[in-house]
Amino acid sequence: MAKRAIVTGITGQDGSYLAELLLDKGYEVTGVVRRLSASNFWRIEHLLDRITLRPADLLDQLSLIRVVQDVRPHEFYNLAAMSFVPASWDQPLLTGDFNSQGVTRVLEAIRQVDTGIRIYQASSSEMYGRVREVPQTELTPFYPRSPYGVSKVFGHYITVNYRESYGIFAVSGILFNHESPRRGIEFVTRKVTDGVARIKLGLADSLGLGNLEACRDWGFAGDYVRAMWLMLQQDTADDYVIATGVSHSVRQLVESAFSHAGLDWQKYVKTDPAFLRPAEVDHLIGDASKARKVLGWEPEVSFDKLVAMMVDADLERLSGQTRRVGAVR
Ligand code: NAP
Ligand code: G4F
Repeated sequence: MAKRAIVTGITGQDGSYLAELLLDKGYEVTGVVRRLSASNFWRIEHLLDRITLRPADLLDQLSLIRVVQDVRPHEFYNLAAMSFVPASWDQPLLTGDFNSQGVTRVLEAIRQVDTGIRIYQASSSEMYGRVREVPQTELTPFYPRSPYGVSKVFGHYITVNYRESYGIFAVSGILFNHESPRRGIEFVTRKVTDGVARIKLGLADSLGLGNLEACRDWGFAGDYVRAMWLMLQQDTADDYVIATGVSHSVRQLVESAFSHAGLDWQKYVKTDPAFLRPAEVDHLIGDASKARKVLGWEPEVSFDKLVAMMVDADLERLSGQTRRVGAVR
């Protein structure tokens, strides 16, 4: 009998890679989508004939209970969230409702329907914020620096609490930044690779960025969803840091992306205070020793390969657009 999995956030970057991985492993995959006036299925278009989509919303308890009751999954991956850090200062209450109480609603749905369902919660290295130690491990204290980070700390601890209170197989993956050609366009990696492609193709002449000195531990999303699945296959539920252990600054990201396209970044990048944050997370670098040892997980894509993959994908996507514009002219 095929295993059944529910994935919230299936229309997002991670949801699309995780759905591919689960289908490859023979799962029946149900994706939870919230109602929108127009669909945004560009990341899962190629999977639509192999997955089932069900409407539900992290804000609506009954819709979550209904989908869990109907599907009776073996595994539940809670990836849905308001995930863009700057937006969390604009909408702190909604961020908390999605990312904190939304997790409680998912856990409650599982508790009420079947405590045997295994659940993965998407926690974040943003919880470390103003870091208390370098590198960060599962034991490093949290010091979040944004409403997003604060909301994820709640999501993390309520997951631990449902594990300890009700014996639910609930795990929290503390994932460091992970990227891909499917990354949302407002996140810095994709903003840079999209900007490089536009400049290279003559569609733009500059790129405005915020803090170039911030450092992140960037990995490839395809590697990170493998870790999510591995966490739910263990004998006991536990929490894991997932990271490459290598950190780069935004400036190094910019240098790498522009040089991959044969461009000198200093001619095009302008710093713009509009992209600075009220409180910054200066330097993240994770220690994934526990995941390597217990899960046997290893990242396969290096930083340089990741940047090259993303620049190439944006060049290909936008050069198609140029040709179309050219044809109209
Ligand atoms: P993403 O691309 O922004 O996707 C977020 C997903 O959540 C989308 O499918 C979105 O649906 C859905 N969603 C948002 N609000 C919802 C609601 N109220 N009800 C139902 N669905 C809702 O994010 P991602 O990069 O794939 O990240 C996946 C998860 O990992 C998130 O929880 C994020 O916070 C966490 N995380 C990400 C990283 C990273 O570096 N990517 C690192 C650590 C943790 P729509 O398409 O309708 O907007
Ligand atoms: O790409 P970012 O917006 O990602 P951030 O804030 O690290 O958050 C991402 O990773 C978290 C894991 O640690 C996830 F939980 C979260 O959901 C999200 O996926 O910004 C990275 C860095 C920041 O320090 C920011 O100040 O890049 C800096 N930056 C500099 N200029 C910029 C820009 N970020 C953005 N988005 N846009 C800029 O123009």
